[in-house]
Amino acid sequence: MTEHTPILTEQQGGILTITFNRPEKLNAMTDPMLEGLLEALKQAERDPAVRVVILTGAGRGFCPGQDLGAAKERGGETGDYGYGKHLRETYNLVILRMRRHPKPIIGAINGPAAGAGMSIALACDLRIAAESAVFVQAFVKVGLVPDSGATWLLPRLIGQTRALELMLTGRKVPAQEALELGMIHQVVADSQLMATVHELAQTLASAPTKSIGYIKRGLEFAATHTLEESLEYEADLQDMAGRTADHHEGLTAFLEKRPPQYRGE
Ligand code: T3D
Repeated sequence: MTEHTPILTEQQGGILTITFNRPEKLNAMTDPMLEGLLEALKQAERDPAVRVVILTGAGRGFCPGQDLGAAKERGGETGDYGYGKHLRETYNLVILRMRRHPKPIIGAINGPAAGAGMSIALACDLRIAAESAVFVQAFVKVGLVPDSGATWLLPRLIGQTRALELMLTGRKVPAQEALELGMIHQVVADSQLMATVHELAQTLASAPTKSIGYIKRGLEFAATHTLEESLEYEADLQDMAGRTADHHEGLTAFLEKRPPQYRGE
């Protein structure tokens, strides 16, 4: 990988860090970035050695969404920007891949997260922000509508009333306010962001990975199903979790009064 690679990946132990790498544009998304992100997520899914994923941005930005220059170019002379097709072929795949990912994804939100970049931040399972980060439903500012899952994710996190206000005004939400709204899990000093995220990632990397994947699946399923259907799904998931080596280890360690050694199996 060179410094010009738009998506950087680095693996340390069970932790894979994926970094958006266009710092001069706050990591505005281009097609090679979207392709690289999707590929890195797929690779993390396949590789049993990866037990946690961290998503972050190089430089002072997390991601301000679609590169507007690239969008304008796509429109060319015709004025048909092809947004629907582009979303279906890129962002939508990324968001679904994240939400269905069997490993936990931590967003290390180091700076502005706007437009589809905010959607990507919201699609992370755990979101820790630097205190200088801002969250912007920027779509309305350029005459577009929230996409990449924003209409589904944001109201579920902060409620319909607040989500609508942010979407209609496109105002910048500072990290501290995002925390108070329930949009993110934690705010830390800028200088502490990666250390804090790594500490959490270490904890998750030694957790029963399959069980974490099933927890994610259970919550995702319950968001769109009835209590009755969710009870049934929980029972299926519990059967699957019960068959993992890590569950066997957890039970054995508890009864032997020792800390469990989970291997993600
Ligand atoms: O294509 C499809 O499939 C449709 C999908 C659409 C999804 C979307 O994401 S639409 C929404 C796109 N995003 C935006 O509208 C946000 C635009 N950016 C901003 O509003 C601001 O940059 C921020 C609030 C995010 C940060 O402001 P600030 O003052 O900290 O930074 P800045 O000076 O505005 O930006 C720094 C540089 O990054 C600057 O470049 P320059 O002038 O130094 O060469 C700026 O142009 C560039 N940049 C920031 N965002 C984008 C961008 N360049 C291209 N596209 C961007 N989205």
